[in-house]
Amino acid sequence: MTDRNSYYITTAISYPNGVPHIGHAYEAIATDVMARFQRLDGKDVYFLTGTDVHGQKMLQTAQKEGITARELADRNSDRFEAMVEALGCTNNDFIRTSQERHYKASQEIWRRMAANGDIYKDSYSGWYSVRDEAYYQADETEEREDGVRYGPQGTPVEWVEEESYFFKLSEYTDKLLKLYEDQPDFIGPNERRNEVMSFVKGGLRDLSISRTTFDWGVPVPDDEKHVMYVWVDALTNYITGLGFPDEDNELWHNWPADAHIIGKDIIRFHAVYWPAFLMSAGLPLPKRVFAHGFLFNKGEKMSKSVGNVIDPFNLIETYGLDQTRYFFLREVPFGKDGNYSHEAIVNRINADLANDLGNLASRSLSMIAKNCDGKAPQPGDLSDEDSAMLTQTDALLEICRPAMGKQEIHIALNAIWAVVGEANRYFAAQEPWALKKTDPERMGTVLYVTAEIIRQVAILVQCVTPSAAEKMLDNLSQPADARSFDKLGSAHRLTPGTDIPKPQPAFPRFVEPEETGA
Ligand code: ME8
Repeated sequence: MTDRNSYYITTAISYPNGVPHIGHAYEAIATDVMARFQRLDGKDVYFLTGTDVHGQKMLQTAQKEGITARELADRNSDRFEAMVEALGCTNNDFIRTSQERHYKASQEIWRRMAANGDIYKDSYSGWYSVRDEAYYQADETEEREDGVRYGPQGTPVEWVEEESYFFKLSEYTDKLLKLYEDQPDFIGPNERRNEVMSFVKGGLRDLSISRTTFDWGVPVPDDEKHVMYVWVDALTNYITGLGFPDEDNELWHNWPADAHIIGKDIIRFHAVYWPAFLMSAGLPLPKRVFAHGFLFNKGEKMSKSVGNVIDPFNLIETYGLDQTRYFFLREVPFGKDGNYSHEAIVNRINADLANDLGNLASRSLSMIAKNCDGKAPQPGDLSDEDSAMLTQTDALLEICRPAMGKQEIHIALNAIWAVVGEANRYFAAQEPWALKKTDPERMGTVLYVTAEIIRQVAILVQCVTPSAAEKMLDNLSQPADARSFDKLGSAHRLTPGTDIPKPQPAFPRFVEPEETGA
């Protein structure tokens, strides 16, 4: 039975045919922010990520490097696992599809689809893109001037002809269209939903789901000449991670997933093939598939040959972890394509984090430490400005919760930073430094209101900038049990008299290396 308080969220599992790049990091960070948000909001979260080791792409890369596909998978999966750790991800598990448990799960879902009469043997002839690990119809491909034929994502396709098992995808056209109608939130954002619906409305053909010309994959049950088409086993990872097929397993109650977070290039696999496989196997469907956009380096596609691939480890080292996490989620509306540049990230770090939030927190708390005996002051009567500021702050969760429920991370962050901006204007207008001499009680009220805003903002931003938020909450002497979302709002105001020592800086400015003289 589904535990209504559970929240299961996944990333795509990455191909470890190379080392991780910023696109992978982006997806992991965003998913982690959503996992942390739901946890802070009282949900029992399960967060899965990992690597997708099978298929021809892996095999070809390994052959080029003169190693086995398994060696390549092991070596690079270690890098992916290190990356999610370096990004501060709070994933509960890291799956690799080479694992024994995954072979068991993939073979079982295959058996169930076969038992439902949806699998038959025939022979396939058609176009295949190894880079996309995808089959394409002839009319989705085109031969360009270089004499090479390309698929719809701009990758080369090759002609494949071999014996193959097929999945009766054609029989799922109407069921899928009904799913998209009945569950309008199944696919997000809307432009992706429209894209998928028009693809399915065009009619679906049966899908080749096994290969015989190589053996790097999960063997097909009872026919070991075939290995499964990589996407059949890859998608199954989402249930392998919950112990499928052992439905008495302690993790299984997390199924169906609340959100599969993926990139826009793989929406078809997740919103068409995956629900069809699950319907066939008699398993519940995920509640939502959300496709984020692509990241570009100053407008250019990242590629090894252009030499502009960004290493996530370098990024963290250069800018800091919280800063990197914040930048991508604030800068790029989640669901849209986005750009990365040094100038843009430095601007976000210095303007939003160091100036707007960091400075406000350190100025106000330093004044409390210095002028109020290091204790949160007792507020006097609240002015209209004080009340308006607090009301706006108290309303944040009601904006952030629905936004994060729809993966609109940027809307939540915009709302939080709108309050931060407003709080800066409030602080400047109230001039507590001038009140120190003229009206110390009023100064105490202004500082109290500002500290209370910082408390609530810090609780909220724990999901994006966890280390800095922790420092801010430490600066406010908030115990561990006062840091979740049930402590937001007017019922849990900062207690007057709470220790507020000289604050530790939470958000340093980014200083260009030449400015330091280094
Ligand atoms: O697609 N910007 O793996 P993958 C943003 N193994 N996101 C990007 C990106 C970029 N420049 N490049 C890639 C696969 N991604 C399959 C998934 S899931 C059952 C199997 C995203 O390593 C991409 O959209 O090519 C995908 O969601 C993830 O990174 C892994 O991509």
